[in-house]
Amino acid sequence: MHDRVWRTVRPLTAMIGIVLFWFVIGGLSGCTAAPILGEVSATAERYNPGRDTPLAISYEIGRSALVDIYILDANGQRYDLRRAQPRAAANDPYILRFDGSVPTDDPQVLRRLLPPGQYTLVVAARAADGNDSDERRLPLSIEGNVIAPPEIENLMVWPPVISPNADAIDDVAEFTYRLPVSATVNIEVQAPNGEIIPVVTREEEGPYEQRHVWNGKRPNGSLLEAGVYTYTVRAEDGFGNVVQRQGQITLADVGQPEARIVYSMIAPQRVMLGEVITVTIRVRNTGTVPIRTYGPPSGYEYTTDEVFSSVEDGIYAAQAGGFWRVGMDWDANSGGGPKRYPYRWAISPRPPEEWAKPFVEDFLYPGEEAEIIGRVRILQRETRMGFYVGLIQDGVGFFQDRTGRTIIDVGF
Ligand SMILES: [Ca+2]
Repeated sequence: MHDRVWRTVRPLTAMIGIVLFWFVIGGLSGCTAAPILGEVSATAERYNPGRDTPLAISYEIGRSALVDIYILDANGQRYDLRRAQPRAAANDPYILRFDGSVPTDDPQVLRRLLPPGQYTLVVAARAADGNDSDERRLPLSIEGNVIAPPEIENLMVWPPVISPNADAIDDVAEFTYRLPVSATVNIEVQAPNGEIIPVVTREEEGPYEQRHVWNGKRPNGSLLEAGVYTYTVRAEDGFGNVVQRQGQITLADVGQPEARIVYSMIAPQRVMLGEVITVTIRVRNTGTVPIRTYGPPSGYEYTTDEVFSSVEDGIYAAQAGGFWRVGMDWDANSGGGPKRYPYRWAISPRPPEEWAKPFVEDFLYPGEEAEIIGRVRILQRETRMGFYVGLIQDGVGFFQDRTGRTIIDVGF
């Protein structure tokens, strides 16, 4: 009996098996109806950089796939354009623009233009589940002349530590380098927290020595934190070559100097021609960094015919930005040379022999206050003179301007 049942069941099992087989095959053929990689084409087989528009490489993806696109040179060296990029099935082909340049492993050469020669363009797709793959190969000829890539030669970023605090000591960094061929240059600095500070943005530069100055601040002038920053100087040409150099620069003693004239008095208010008026000015450092100052010292006497830049053989002429002084001026002043504030004095509470550099320069430290006495002998034939005082940073501006106005009557 057992045997008879088996004879009946066996053909049935075989029939079910056959039906199941065709069902599975039918199902599979339904899945494979769309090939993983459809048509692959390029707009041309020849490419001349600088003359031709970039090639458009078009490829169809029938099923979800990871796509590699690369170039092989005559020696079999592989240059990846895309590596394991996921691509979804799509009705329209994907397009990759190719300008003849490829990325490289050299940290100083981000992309380089392939030299003229014969190449093979490969588009390869493999199914996301790893069970199917396909690839197409197209011949590619790069034509024209060998084009010298840009370089960043003799790059120097100096000094390596800067202190952007407007004391004229290492406040800025200079980027100097030489370009052997014209290039478009970008310079940026990255903060320890990842913030990018642009220094130079897409500047066209010729084939010669270059120099840029960074003030250690954001482009809007706001201050950055002290720390170690990474600079990147990048040069690219119109052929897809991109080179870069990187290094570190340190920001220390960052700060914004701030000071205020807290009191001033000009006296006496009635003098005879040839007599002296005295201005008393008290200045306090209200900021967090020292401010740098230089002469003439408190007590120095001018005549109305003089200006700070020409007295004492010019030793007090305005120097590179950063030095602070107090000054006095009058309304109708139209004298030559530096027209504004012809009478200036150092802001120091100490006699010049006790200055940080005796008789040369000193600092007014945060919280410190200095009283400056200035003298001006009136030789100007004006009956009424409207004097005022100001706080000056040489070459930068007037932090307080036209304050403490006092009318002086001059008799003669
Ligand atoms: Ca400084």
